[in-house]
Amino acid sequence: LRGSSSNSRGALVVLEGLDRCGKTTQSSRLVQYLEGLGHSAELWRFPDRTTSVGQMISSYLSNESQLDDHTIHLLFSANRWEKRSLMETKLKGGTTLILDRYSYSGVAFSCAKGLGFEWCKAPEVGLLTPDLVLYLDISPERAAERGGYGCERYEQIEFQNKVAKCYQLLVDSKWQIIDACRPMEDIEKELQEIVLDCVKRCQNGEPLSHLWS
Ligand code: DGP
Ligand code: NA
Ligand code: NA
Repeated sequence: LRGSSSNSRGALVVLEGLDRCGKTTQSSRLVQYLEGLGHSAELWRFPDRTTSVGQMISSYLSNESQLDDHTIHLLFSANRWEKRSLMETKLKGGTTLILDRYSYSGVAFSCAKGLGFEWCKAPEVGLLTPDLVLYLDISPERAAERGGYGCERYEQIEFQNKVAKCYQLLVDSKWQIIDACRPMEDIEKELQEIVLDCVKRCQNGEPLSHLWS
C-alpha cells in the first residue's frame, strides 16, 4: 500500500528570516498556490497571538509588559507546544502546513540576546521537524527600507544583525537559503517549485521526525 492515499501526509514547511524579510506575504501566496493545485494547505503563524500564552507574548512584543529573557523564551516555546498535537493530526490527515516562523526563530531571537545556544534549543526538543526550512535572506538594512520597522521590541537593525548571525548556527540540510532582495514575483516562483517538490516527497510517505534532527 506504500504511496497510496491512506499513507500520504502533508508537508511541514517553515519560512524563516529577519523581520520584514517578506515571509508573511510569501507564506500566504504559497498556501494559495498549493490550494490552486488541489492540495490541502494551511498557513500557521508563530507566535500564535490568539491563545492565552500568545496574548502574553503579544503584550511583551509591543512593550506593554516586561518579562525576563528566559521566561519569554519558554512562553514562545509553550506557544509552539500548545499547537503540536493539532499539527501532527493535520499533517497525518494530508494537510500541508506552511509555517510563518517556528523553533528557529525561538533560538535565533533569544540567542541574539545572549542566552546560551543549547539552552535555547532544549525546550524545542520533541516538536515536529520541518521537512523544509526556507530562509528568506536579506540584510536588516534592506529589510528596514521596506516601509521601515514598526515599534515592536525586536525591530532594530543592530539586534536584527545579531539574529542573522544566530540563524546561521541553525542551518542544516533541510534549509534552502533564498535571496530575498529580488522582486517578489521571482521569489514566489522559486518558492513554488521547491515547495511543490517537497509536498510530493512527503506524499510518498517520508516519516515525520522530531527536533532536533
Ligand atoms: P512576527 O509576528 O513574525 O512579526 O514575530 C514577532 C516578533 O517576535 C518578531 O520580531 C520575531 C519574534 N519571534 C518570533 N518567534 C520568536 C520566538 O520563538 N522567540 C523569540 N524570542 N522571538 C520570536
Ligand atoms: Na515583526
Ligand atoms: Na515578522
